Amino acid sequence: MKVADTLAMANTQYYLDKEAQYGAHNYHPLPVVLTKGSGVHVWDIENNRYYDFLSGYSAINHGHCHPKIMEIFLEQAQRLTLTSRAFHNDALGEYAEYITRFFGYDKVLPMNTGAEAVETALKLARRWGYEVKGVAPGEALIVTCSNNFHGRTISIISFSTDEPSKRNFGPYTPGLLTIPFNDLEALKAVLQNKNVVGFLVEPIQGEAGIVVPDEGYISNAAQLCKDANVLFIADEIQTGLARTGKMLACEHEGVHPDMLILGKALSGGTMPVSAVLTSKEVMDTIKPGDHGSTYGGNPLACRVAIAALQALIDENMAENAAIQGEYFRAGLKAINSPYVSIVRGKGLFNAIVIAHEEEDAAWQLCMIMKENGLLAKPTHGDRIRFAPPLTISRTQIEDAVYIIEKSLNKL
Ligand code: IF1
Repeated sequence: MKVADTLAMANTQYYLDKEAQYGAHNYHPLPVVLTKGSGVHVWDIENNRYYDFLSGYSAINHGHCHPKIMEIFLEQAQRLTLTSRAFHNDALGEYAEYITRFFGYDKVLPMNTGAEAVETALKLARRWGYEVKGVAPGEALIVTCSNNFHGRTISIISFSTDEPSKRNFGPYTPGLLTIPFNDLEALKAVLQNKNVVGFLVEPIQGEAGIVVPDEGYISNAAQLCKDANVLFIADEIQTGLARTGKMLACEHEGVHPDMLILGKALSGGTMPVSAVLTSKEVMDTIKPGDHGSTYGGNPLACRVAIAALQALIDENMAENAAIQGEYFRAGLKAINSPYVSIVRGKGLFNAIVIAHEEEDAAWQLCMIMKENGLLAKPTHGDRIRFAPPLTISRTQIEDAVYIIEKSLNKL
């Protein structure tokens, strides 16, 4: 290895060792140390440039360091970052009006991480269940789907079906049921129980490996919930904000969820900003002091979220995701690799399933793609998610498909 390469590896190793020694080992990242991001690209400390095909798990839909979002972020950051909700500020009211009108809801409850927003939705569904639907105290049930991913808190992993996410984290929160995804009969059956207050679902399952349900599943599920007086709760933390080629994945089926959960790209990839949007009937079951968070609705989050939502519209990111996503899937299929058994997704929310005798073939392919200038990560062993920023161009898609083909040929 050349001296420069040796030094470079030493540099990278320096950072990997620090994390290994002092950080929890709760992830197994690709061995790359990033230091800069702009648009669809990131650079490592050795100044190698990569296409970012993970986009912070769809938190960076706008591309890294989006200029307009950065401008608003820096301006507000130097003016007022946090007041707490003990006092009012001049950003929250305008943000609440903007986002509720943007998505067509009466009310918004601002939180920070996606898991906090999901927990908020669970609490709202239970509170509504007892105080409006009339479920007996302590009897409320919430249904979600197997292979779900809604976050990492104890209540949320209580209805996870992924063993590593829940092993030895018990005892688990009661009143949370799982049924098979994409199975209307199972939903119809569980909705016979009058204690069910909510059905929480990802319109496309992300962590499960971009699992797209049958046409009509979401619209029929929403109708079944309506008929059973059960809240249809869409977790669009990963599928929302133009990722699947529509502003919300539910829009592909004309569904307006009773409760909408947003996060990730809501802040343009700058900081944790999440939100739960719903009707007055549901939201007004929360009285002052019933729920909140230190940073929820802080002025910096409010201003940056307005900028992020406005940029989605101004730059037609949903339309671009639809067009480039179609083109990307066609390009992947045209490679016709014997190692790619499935290509699936919607908009720029895609994945391939690797079929290879080597157990860690997906990881190996990600390592080869890294050498060729594209970053992606396997999920659940044999699936690789491809989710670039929604600002990606046709030429950059072509370049990425070329890199993926070249890498598959080296597998
Ligand atoms: C990790 C993936 C995992 C989410 C949906 C809620 C949350 C997420 C649909 C919680 C978060 C992140 C979490 C991160 C990796 C990533 C992820 F699906 F995106 F790939 F884990 F499954 N609902 N997803 O996707 O939001 O609290 O993280 O802000 O935990 O490893 P959060």
